[in-house]
Amino acid sequence: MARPALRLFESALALALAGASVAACHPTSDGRCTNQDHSVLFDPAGDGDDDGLDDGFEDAAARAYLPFLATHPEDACALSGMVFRARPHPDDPSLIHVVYSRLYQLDCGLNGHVGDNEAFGVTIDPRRAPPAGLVALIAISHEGTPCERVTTCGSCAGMPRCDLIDGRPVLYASRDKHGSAVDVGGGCSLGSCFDSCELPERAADVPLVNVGEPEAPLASDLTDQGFIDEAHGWSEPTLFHHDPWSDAIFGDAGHIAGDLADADVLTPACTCDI
Ligand SMILES: [Ca+2]
Ligand SMILES: [Ca+2]
Ligand SMILES: [Ca+2]
Repeated sequence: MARPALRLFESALALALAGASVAACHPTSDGRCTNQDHSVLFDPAGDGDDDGLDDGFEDAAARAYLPFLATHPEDACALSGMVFRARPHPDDPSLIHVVYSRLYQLDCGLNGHVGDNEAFGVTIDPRRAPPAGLVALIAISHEGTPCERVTTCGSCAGMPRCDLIDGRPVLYASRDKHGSAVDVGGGCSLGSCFDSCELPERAADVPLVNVGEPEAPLASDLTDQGFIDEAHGWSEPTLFHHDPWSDAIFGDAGHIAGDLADADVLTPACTCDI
């Protein structure tokens, strides 16, 4: 049975998704920023990672406000899933900050390798219905290399607008290399180390796992508690039973715990203008 906090959130979500109007809803002229009257009860028993949010609410928010995941239609190694860390935004606890790290079995571009971790961060305003409550995004491609590009977008004051599909901000992944970008011109082009991004017909649908917080993990084995297994099509044995919070490198790629604690993907504590 769903916990009370989750039930409330889900009913608010259902209303929003159905396009129904709710009390205290003030749509802006462009319909992109609406305020929704839904409060969330906190159930301490549901907070396994000790960050002050019910874990069921974290999970529902990370899914409901997920950007449109634009995997290149011709990507040759798109097998992937995502881990995420959701918590109250460190600069404003009424907002939620989520870091997602998309994990691929392979990077099959130039200088390809087994394992691939590509992170991006978002700010969510849970008082606003999805997708409008996804108010800021930041993506970093090829982090720590000369090819690194940081792109950002959102509906907060002063931010460049995101590309939108049905109101959802778009997060691109470059072909075969999976570099993340929210601005194709600025972060995914020939000039960005021959990256190529393109909109697919549908958003990628990938498994998502809440791995909790560094001091209180919710997952320590992405095979037993995640998606890195044969049932999900994975076959690279060196990636099985990976602990996302360990110091171990994911295949020959990078450090997942480093993504989840990366200050560079901390989006600002802001929201769209009503
Ligand atoms: Ca929690
Ligand atoms: Ca959390
Ligand atoms: Ca990559």
